[in-house]
Amino acid sequence: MTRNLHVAAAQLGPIQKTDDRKAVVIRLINLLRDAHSKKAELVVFPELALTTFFPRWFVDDISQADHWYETQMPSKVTQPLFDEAKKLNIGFCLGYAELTKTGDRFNTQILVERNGTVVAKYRKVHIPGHEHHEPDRPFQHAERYYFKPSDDGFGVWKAFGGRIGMMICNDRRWPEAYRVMGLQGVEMILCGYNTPLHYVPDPSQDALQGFHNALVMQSGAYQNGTFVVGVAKGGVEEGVDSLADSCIIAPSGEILAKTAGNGDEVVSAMCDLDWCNNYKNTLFDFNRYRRPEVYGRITSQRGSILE
Ligand code: CDT
Repeated sequence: MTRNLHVAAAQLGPIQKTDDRKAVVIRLINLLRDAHSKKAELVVFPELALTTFFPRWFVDDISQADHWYETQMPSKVTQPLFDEAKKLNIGFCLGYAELTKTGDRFNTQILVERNGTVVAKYRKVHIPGHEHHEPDRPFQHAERYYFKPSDDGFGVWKAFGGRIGMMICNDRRWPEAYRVMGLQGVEMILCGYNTPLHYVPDPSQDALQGFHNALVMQSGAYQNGTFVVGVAKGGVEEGVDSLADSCIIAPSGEILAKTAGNGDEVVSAMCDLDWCNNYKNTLFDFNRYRRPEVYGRITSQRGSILE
């Protein structure tokens, strides 16, 4: 059997602090059109795709950062993206900063069906970086100041003829994220990211950013029999260089498509969702081979316990 879903990774180059949302939405629409010309049915955009990666600056009063967040989706400025997608009959996944009516701030990603309806919302679970201003750093990574970690966990939604899950950036480094979705039969995981090439706490990891990016997503795909679509905002944004390397990964763990540069770029791949069953029904037949009775520490404990 085949169940084909043609997916596109729509990588963004940098968005500078002064670039307004309107100009960014035009770039997103151009990428959407490019994906449509390649015959894609679903386009995945990066994390925080409407603005610069603002957690690299600290503000003493968080309300000074309100303008980076969306209070509704679609909004007046993002409506043209929704309209164009509906017109072209193409779905999309979009990351943005969300400020709720109750004042909570989340790092959010939505999945929009081809008819323009929002079918799913995911809020980032694993929030990296730091809570407080660290003046000695060359740039901040204050996501833990700007975003509340979501307690909603990792859902899987029936959409686009398959079972679709979402994660955001740092989530991709945590095997539990993939497995929780694997246990719901996920067939394609959509993940936007912003990954600075310079990792301030341990610069020895800088040269390995591309390797680690591929390593975590390829192993997550293979170990759970699922496609993974990882999409970057790459290039030099406000002086900070970020990893590009957006890619579409098969349930075999093989990379099917990968961007060549670090600017706005679309790559796509036809994904037969039934390929997932080759892995889900054999080596990774969870029901037959998993041993949850010996995995208790995974949910009962947070850090390592040294005896
Ligand atoms: N955006 C995001 O989650 N970036 C992190 C960088 C971690 S360094 C503080 C990532 O895992 O790529």
